[in-house]
Amino acid sequence: GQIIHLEDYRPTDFVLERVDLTFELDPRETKVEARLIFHRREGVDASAPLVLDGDELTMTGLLLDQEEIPAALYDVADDALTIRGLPETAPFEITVTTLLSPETNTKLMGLYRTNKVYCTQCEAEGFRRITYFPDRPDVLAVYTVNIIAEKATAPLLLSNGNYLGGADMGDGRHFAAWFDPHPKPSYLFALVAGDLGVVEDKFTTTSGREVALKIYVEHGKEPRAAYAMDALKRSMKWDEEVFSREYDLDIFMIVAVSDFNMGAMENKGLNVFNDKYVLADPETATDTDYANIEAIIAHEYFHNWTGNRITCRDWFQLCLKEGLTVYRDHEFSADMRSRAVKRIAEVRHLKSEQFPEDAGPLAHPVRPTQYREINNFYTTTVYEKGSEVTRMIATLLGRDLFKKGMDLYFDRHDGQAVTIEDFIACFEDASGRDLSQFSLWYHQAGTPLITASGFYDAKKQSYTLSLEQAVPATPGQSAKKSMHIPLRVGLLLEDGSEAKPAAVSGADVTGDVLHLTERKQTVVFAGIPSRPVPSFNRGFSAPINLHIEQSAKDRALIARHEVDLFARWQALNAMALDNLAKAAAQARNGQPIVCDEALIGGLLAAAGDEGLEPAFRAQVLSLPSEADIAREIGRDNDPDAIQSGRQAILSAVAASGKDIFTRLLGEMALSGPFRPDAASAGQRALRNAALSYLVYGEDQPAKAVSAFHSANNMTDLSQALTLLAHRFPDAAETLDALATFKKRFADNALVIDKWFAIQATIPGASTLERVKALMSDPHFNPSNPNRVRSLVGTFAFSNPTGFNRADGEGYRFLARQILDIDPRNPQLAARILTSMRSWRSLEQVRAKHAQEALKEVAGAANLSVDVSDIVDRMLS
Ligand code: BAL
Ligand code: ZN
Repeated sequence: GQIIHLEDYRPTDFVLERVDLTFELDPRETKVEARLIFHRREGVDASAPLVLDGDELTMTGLLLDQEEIPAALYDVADDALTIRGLPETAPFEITVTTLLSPETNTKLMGLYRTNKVYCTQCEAEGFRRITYFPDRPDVLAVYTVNIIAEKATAPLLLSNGNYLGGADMGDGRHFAAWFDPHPKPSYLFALVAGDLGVVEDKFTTTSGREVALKIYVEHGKEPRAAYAMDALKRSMKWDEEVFSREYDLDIFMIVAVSDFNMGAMENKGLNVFNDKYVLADPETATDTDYANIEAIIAHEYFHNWTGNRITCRDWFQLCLKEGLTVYRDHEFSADMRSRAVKRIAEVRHLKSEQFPEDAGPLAHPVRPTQYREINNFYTTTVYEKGSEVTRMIATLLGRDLFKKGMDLYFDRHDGQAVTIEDFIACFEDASGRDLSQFSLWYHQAGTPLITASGFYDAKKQSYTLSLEQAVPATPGQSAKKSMHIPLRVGLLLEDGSEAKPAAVSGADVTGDVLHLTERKQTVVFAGIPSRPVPSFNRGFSAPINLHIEQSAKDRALIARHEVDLFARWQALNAMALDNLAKAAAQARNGQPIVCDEALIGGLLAAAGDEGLEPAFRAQVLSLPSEADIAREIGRDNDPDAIQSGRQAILSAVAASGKDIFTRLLGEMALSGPFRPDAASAGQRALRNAALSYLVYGEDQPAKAVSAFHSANNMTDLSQALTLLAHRFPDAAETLDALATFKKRFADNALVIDKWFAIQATIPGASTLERVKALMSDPHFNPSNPNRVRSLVGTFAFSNPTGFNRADGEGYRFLARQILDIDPRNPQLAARILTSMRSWRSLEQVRAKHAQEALKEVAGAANLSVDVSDIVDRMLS
């Protein structure tokens, strides 16, 4: 695994014109014949050889224009096939034959089998596990695919593009041919073959093209694909209305599989999904599952334009498609649901996942300049921060100019493989603005910190904000330049109304957006009649940390009166975080834990405010997580103290709010059949938040038991089970409920994953033993990524007190798991290992244990590049 550098990019020596693939499928001996038509790029030396990528391939044939190539003219190495003596200018055809064993391909990259279905995953570098090929995103070609397979076991033969035809071969086999007219890179290739059920529908595009929609799932699961189909049709319509993007083939297919490393994959015309993000019904899926399905179906569909029609020149540009497509799916969900609530959820996710990454040893720019293993760059920085950067462009330019820039991008680069610079140039050209300083967001890692202080001059009726920005040092980047930060700010007067400054100096201002561009800036607002309370970063206009001394009283004013609902939540959340960090310190020092009356007042006022939508009130009631508190404290963290402090605050809120919570239980009850819409989900969320406080306010499990028995949907049922398991882990009622749940859903692996996850997140040191015991449960399968993630991954990522046991056993357990998973599935192992990315912010005893466990991994023999890249960066 050597380091690849962005600056070394150069185009291929040979241009690929066409690809013809023939697959003869067999579990252990699949034969692939690839016919590739190339010509030498103009200006390339006549002696330059053709170098094709490969990975774990067995080659059984190699032809040039149908003639065998003499052994002296080619070399086969582990990772490359080099062919010399090729025509100087004329096009030529290379035919490569390879043999694959899909059944034993446990890496789930390339062609593999899952539940008897043949399936592929090629992003980022999986196609080279199918045949020797110029496996890079800037090589675009038109593909024809022929698939031959046994009729009985694989009645269904699918690939990208449009179906050309098929036939019975008379020997128990049949074949199908597919043609994709859109030039594409190899990472978008897909093949699926097997015996699956289908749900069908159709969609008519604005210009009248009829598109057949098909979702393939295991037989018997068809009814559970209805919501995904609905989400797909809404996505197609939304992309036409908002981004003017129409679908471009006669058919769009989605296949759900149960063994998958990622969430889903946007292969042209043939998306392959982790079944977790397709299958849903009220009995088995939570509201969160429904929301995720809607978002991911949309995300993959939106890739058809942002990713497929316009793709990345090289993998350094991954955010070009991912950051932009996440932004698009966020906007879609905001339009389908409540915009403010969606924004709160996005920011919570960003702060809990991306901020720690950006503050630790794995920090990297949204557009990195080097990597050892590209699989390790499918990160929250590339995806979520990449989306936030796109959102900031929209904030800077405004809606119309942003749309003009996007239109220009689609127009100018359709059919190309491009860079972030090409993307930014479209917005500069469309708007006439200079985005050069802004583009530092793509190149500088680390979350900027803005320190703010305000001063009101009653005599001059002016308000002065002193703002200072600092971008922390990150691996490989010690000195940072000042960034262009679009900060939306409101000034609230005592009565809650918004001050309208007569003039603003010291920063460019558009609407409520302050453009911070200098390290230090003093912004003066004139004509302010009384001392205002500043409300910063409305709508989370910039992904920054903010430091400001603000009293609980001022925050309460924002929480009551801001017109921006996100800012209201943000004020209460900041108030809670302050209090929770203090509580952790109090717990650690053995002092009594004090809960601010202002916090209780703020939370309960919002909880009981019928003018606010239930989903928003539920977000307010959901206290910052233990990981959020650890991040707020920043260093020398003791997870046990954080947990005790948080528990005490939660109990204080529960005690004060008993009446309101009891009332909400009744008011938020839903009658009639289950509906997955946002309003119903919001009611369930608020009701469950209230229930949670009530359960934590009592020493008896009765309320949770009764909720468990009366639940008629998975949201309520899993919430009740979580309350029982987390609050009363050893009670007979809990053991009963766990057994009932397991028995009822024994044949549904995705629900059993919830059963694993709920138990893996029971707070406290003894959960490690529980997790180990669960690994011997017959439902656990160490080869299935969803099972491993739900038990081992959830424990390491989401159980701060259990995983970070003071004796270090949690880390040693994880190290052993990583070394066990790595030889089978390096991508999965590396991903789960990133759960230790914040180890340096732990108190020293735990940090030492964590470091030793990481060293144990680093020192193991035969590590994959995936794991060795992560562990080396974490230790450096
Ligand atoms: N391209 C990998 C899966 C996704 O981001 O859609
Ligand atoms: Zn994506």
